[in-house]
Amino acid sequence: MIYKESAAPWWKRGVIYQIYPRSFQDSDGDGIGDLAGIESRLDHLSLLGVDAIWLSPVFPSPMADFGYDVADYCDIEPLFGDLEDFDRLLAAIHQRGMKLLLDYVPNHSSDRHPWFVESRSSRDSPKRDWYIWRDPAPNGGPPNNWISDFGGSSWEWDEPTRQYYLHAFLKEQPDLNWRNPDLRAAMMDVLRFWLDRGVDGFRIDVLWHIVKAADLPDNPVNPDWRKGQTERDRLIQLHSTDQPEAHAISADFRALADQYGSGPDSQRVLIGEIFLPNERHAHWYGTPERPQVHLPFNFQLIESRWDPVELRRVIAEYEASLPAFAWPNWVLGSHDAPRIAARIGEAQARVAAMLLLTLRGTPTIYQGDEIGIGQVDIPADRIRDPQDLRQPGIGIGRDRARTPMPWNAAPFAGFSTTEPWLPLNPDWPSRNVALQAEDRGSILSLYRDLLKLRRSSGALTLGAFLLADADKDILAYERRQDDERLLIVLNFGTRERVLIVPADARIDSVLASTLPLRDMDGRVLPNEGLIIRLRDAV
Ligand code: TEU
Repeated sequence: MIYKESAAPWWKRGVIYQIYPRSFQDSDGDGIGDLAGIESRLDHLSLLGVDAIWLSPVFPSPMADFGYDVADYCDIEPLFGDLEDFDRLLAAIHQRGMKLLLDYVPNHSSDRHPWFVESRSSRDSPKRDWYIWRDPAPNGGPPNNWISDFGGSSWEWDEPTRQYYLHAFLKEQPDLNWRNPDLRAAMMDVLRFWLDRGVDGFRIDVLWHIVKAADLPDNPVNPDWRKGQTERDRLIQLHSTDQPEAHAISADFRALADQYGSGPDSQRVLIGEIFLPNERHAHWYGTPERPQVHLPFNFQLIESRWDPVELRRVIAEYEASLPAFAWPNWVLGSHDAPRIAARIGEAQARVAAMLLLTLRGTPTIYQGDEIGIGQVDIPADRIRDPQDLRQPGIGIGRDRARTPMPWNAAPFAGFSTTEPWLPLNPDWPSRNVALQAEDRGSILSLYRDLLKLRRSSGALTLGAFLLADADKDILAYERRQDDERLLIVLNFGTRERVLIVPADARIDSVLASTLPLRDMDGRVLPNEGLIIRLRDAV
């Protein structure tokens, strides 16, 4: 179906905000966030101006991987509340005109999921084949050389039934067997369960992992692996990820989602978590006849060097790799990656915010980045991330991006009435939502202003994207729709530069700056990003 641009679907126009539920707001004083806490903080998201919330997993879980080990796909973890709390939260989000996306974790369940308990109970169990069980190799060792993403073999020996089971992540996260039709049907029912309840879509965890090559061959050795890299990177995940059969399943997910809404405001959206080079990444859009996910997450702002020439190349190559019908997207932070402000400092984190919110495509904001949370050093005795605990000392800890939201100057930053499960950012007394909301110069005010501008501008939400030149300090591009023409100029450097306006245009007005807004004087200040309205030169 072709929509007029004004009727583009919400997920193209909108901005997504990721909530990490353990760390957003605690309502019952156990130091861990929960659903009622999220509901009590929805004002923050309305005032920020986001369109959709994606919740990291809130399902019953032993929390070996903090919710990415699901023990029941169709219920709510008691730490977070119950289904009634969920329905109330969903209604409150909808009442504010926002959408809610859940995190669907199809590659693996928890080892406490009743399906796995049954599967491991005997080789003859009707659910044996819902997971991936194999005999040992002839030498008695694991069936192949695959390495878990969290280090060590991907295989765990089960003495009672004398076979190994596969786990791409922790041994507490056995991989589901998507080649089994009953498992597949059961997992499709999970999607129906939440769609029937009214959720607006899903972020799909490690979608490119869900099917493995049928005969499970060894993965090739990565010749470029160096000490200090993760164990996972010793091998190239050729046979354990990105299999053709997974694309067919992804198309089935989409066909189901499409049954639930076709209008621009009722479409249910699917976002795939996929780490792959552009060309393979683009396949996850599917084709116009048989589409797959709406948005395969694009993590290149997280993975690229913070350098304008490099980013220009990354943006151009990503745009060029997209199929004609595909809609781009950009992600700046997540619960898995180091904080953007820790990486590049607050002055550049402001420039990054302007980049994220002015590129072509749907942006995803990670909770806490809107107040510029930076480096949080986690003392050794408070590290909780299993990936960090299993491979210490190589700087891959994820706790530093998962620290609680600091809301105000109350004890524990208003997050909880007790010591939170992870430490707060040490500067919380001066870096919190309440203080920044009052401060016109704060990064929070910048985020609010940029989101408001984006919402009011056809060029920024849906317009064409034209890259201008980049040099060692400056990245510049235009967004255009009809006669609206915006120039975005981002100074990555600490030198003042002369503003260069395209030869066929003149400056109409300055709409935003990452620094205090001033009249245009032909300069781009150090660390400044600008959005400028252009007029065609006559
Ligand atoms: O992450 C998948 C993934 O690719 C991670 O292994 C990522 O590379 C790593 O965390 C970066 O440090 C997803 C979830 O986002 C993550 O939180 C889960 O732990 C993982 O899947 C398993 O479900």
